[in-house]
Amino acid sequence: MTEKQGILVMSYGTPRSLDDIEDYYTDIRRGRPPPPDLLEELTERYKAIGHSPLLEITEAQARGIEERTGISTYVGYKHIDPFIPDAVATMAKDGVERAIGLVLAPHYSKMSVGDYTRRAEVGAAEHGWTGDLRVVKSWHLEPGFIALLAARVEEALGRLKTPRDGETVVIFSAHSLPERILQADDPYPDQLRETAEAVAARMGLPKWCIGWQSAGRTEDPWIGPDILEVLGDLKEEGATSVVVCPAGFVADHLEVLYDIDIEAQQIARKQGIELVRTRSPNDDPEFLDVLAGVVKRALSE
Ligand code: FEC
Repeated sequence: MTEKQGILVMSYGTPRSLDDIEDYYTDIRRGRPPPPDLLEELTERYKAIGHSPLLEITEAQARGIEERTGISTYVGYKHIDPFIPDAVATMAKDGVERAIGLVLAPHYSKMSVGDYTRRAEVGAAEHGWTGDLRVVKSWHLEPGFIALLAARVEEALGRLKTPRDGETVVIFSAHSLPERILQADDPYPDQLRETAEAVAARMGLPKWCIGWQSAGRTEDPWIGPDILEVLGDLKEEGATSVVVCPAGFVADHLEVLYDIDIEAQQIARKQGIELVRTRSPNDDPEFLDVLAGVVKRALSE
């Protein structure tokens, strides 16, 4: 008899309504409720974008993987219900014996993919699931992903109104993390650079750089340069247009729709720089093919 397989699809999660923001933020802060000013500021950001479509997109991505692999997917979120351990409990109930874990983020950090993995392992221990779980560590150089990003950058360059004179800079961005991860040789910054280099090489991009975005509001230093500072530096260097490619994210959500489309856009306008963002991969069929390919290869290893 063949073993029963499953795919544990892990993603960040978003509050389902404005009323859920406090619980969500408390979970992100590891159980410490946010002070009122931070809660209000976050609520204003959600109001500004109207709605974060992250949940619908994650579910569509999981469905797309399931359709392409013929294997049941189990969605578990980091910060909302169903949490990752809940998804593991469902796999246990369904009799899954072997599962591939896929985090919907391309780059590995101990604080991102490593933390998703730990949560899955805690879930397995809590629910007595003894199946085999292999979490894909990173897929930031997956050829189909690089091709997709290159096509999105090309398309975004085509949307610029400023004449293309070879001066447009492409900024590849990802979520910043506290600088302390660097002390433990975390591969996260190198992996973002590798993704950017691969896209730039494929397209023969003359000008590109890295910008870190969405750093947390904490005392400790976060990896930089922040994308907002990068925009200021580029202005001084004479740039008139930029394309932002948020390569660390695979869906439209707060960090893209607010931090890039509203916050970074405002700063760029003030500097007199035209900013165009690449379209997110979301549930586009070519991206679902990439994700399904990553899972199939992991199953065959
Ligand atoms: O649309 C939405 O509602 C959800 C958007 C969302 C995504 C996301 C992805 C990542 N985060 C990562 C790291 C951190 C660290 C902290 C942190 C805090 C927040 C807060 C909100 C938030 N994150 Fe997030 N993140 C999203 C939303 N994130 C809201 C709290 C307020 C704020 O700081 O803005 C700091 C707390 C901590 O120490 O844990 C660190 C990373 C990713 C990309 C990988 C992934 O998707 O998992 C890394 C989407």
